[in-house]
Formats: sequence, C-alpha cells, structure tokens
Amino acid sequence: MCLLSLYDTGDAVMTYMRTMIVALAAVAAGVSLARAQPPPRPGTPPQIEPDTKSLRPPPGQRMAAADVFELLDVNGDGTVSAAEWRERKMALFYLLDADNDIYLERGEVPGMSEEVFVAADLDHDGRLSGFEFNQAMFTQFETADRDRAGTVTFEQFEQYRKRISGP
Ligand SMILES: [Ca+2]
Ligand SMILES: [Ca+2]
Ligand SMILES: [Ca+2]
Repeated sequence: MCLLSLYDTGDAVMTYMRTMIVALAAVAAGVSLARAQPPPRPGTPPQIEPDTKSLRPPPGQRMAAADVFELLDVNGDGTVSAAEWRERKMALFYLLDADNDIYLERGEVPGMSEEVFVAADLDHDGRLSGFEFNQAMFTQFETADRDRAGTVTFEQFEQYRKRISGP
C-alpha cells in the first residue's frame, strides 16, 4: 500500500514533468519560429506617417525648412527630441528623393560634402538607399543637435538642412 502510493506519487511527478517538458518545447519552438522571420530587406525604407508626398516641393525647388521641422516636431513643442528625430527622420529621405525612385542621387543632396556622401554610400553604388540613409552618420540625431542639448531647435535644423540640400 505504502509502496503503491509512493509509486503513484512518482508517476504523477513524472507526468507533470513530461507536461512541463512538452510545454517548454512548445515555447522554444515558438521562439525559434519567431526568429525565423526574415529581417526587413536592406534598402527598403520603413513606411512612415504622415504622407510626405504632399510636402515634397515642386521639381527644382527646395523643401521648406519650416514645413519639414513641423513634420519632425511630433508634439509641436517647437523643438525636435531624439525620439521625434528617430520616428520621423525617414521623412527627410522621401522629401529629398525628388525623382521618387527611393534612392538619393548625388544631385538630390547638393549641399552635402563629397566626404559625407561617400561615407554614407556603404555599397559604393553612387546613391543612397533608404537603409544607407537611415544608418548614415549625417542622419543621426547627434549630428543635427550640434550643441548636444538633447533637442534640435529650428535654427539648428535650418543649418542642418543647408548642409544636406544646400543654401
Ligand atoms: Ca517636439
Ligand atoms: Ca532619387
Ligand atoms: Ca548606395
């Protein structure tokens, strides 16, 4: 009797352990399934809101710094924070891409020095993809926030814009 109940208990523990192992295996399988999802293809810029096409200047004209700044300043407090910059900086890419081919050719960033352009052009094809733009040193918040105050003011953004799209 005593042995039997001990056996029963042991069996129950084994069943419990087996259930746990199956459950853990299922979780592990779920994790590896999630990891198997392919990463976004480099060169495919993330879709952004709002639509930048309406803000894009007519051919031959520069984008208005005030309009772009307003787009970047999500909460409308008059400065662009690092989080706002990260959220909206791809809007700059779309605005600068005048011929809408999802690449920035040399002529689309006339204010940019050759050195900065070459450094950003990771695959050396002479144009900047959305991926390259996103990764580039010149699109990092710290580059625009020159005084390291943690916010980009309109004046700083105007200077930044000139360094990319010219005076
Ligand atoms: Ca803001
Ligand atoms: Ca282009
Ligand atoms: Ca490139």
